[in-house]
Amino acid sequence: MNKKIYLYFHDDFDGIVSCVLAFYLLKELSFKPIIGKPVYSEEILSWRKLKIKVKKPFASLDLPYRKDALVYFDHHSSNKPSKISKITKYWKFKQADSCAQVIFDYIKDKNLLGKKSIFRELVKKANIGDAALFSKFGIPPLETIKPKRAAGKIAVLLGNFKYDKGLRKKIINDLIKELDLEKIAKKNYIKERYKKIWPNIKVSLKKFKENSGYASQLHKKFGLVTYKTLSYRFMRFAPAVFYPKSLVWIGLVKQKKIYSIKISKNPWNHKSDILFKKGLHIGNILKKFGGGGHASVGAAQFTSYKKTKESMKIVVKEIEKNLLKLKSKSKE
Ligand SMILES: [Mn+2]
Repeated sequence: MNKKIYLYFHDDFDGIVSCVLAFYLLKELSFKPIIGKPVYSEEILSWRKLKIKVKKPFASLDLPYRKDALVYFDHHSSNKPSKISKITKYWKFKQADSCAQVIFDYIKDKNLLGKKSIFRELVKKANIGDAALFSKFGIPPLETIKPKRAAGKIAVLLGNFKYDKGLRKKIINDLIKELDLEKIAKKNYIKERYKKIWPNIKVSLKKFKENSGYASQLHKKFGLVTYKTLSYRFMRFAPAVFYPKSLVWIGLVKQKKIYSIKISKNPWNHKSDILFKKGLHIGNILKKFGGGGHASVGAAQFTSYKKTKESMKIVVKEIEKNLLKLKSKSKE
């Protein structure tokens, strides 16, 4: 009889696709894969510290490395393991657009599973979602909020039913059977849930519009949009829906009991790229506030609203200063 192995995966779309690919891979390696549990973003630290109980042996997918994992795949550059233990027999870490891509490459490298092309579409969708390659693939901003296509529908549903373990297991099991997102998006359990969140999406979009904008003529000139998301759902790409010409977004966001300042470039407007080439670094600006991130996207977290509001003012000033500097540089 084949040995059981439990799959633990990041709760997002990439985590789910990774689970599907790992299932096929481990079956090929003569295991009996069993879908374990999703690990939520807030649990990542506990996961890393081995504080989340797991059934063994297990596979760790799209999550930081644990030395007790038999199987391990990940792609987040900030999670790169310094050492791999002897317990971990099957693994690959690589900076890639998605963890699904890393598993797919492993399958290819080891020349396992004949019909690899059956995974190609799923992996592509995981890459688009995880690395925000929407603009590159001609996907409009609204598709990330009010999706018409199957992959978008499933991704939005995962974001809205964040702690629904059953939904994740169902999607994974269906994908293992069909490998076809279109077919799964048409199933009743997806359609019914989608109907439930639909009114909330409409309200959130309306509220976002009311609580966002160019704060001054200077901001308009810079393409700097500020917004506040306190009592409704955070939609990462909503600024691109209402302000397609914007370059940089600064938001004050409340999720659960945590406040954060989120800054991002507009990935649909390539005029924003020049700012970062010239040296604008959002992650570095947010370091002063205990946050961080990449050049073009970052965040800082706070526990009090007052502190967040005060910091937001300073951050906006800081970004203004940076943008003014870059403007004067380009005139030289
Ligand atoms: Mn991922």
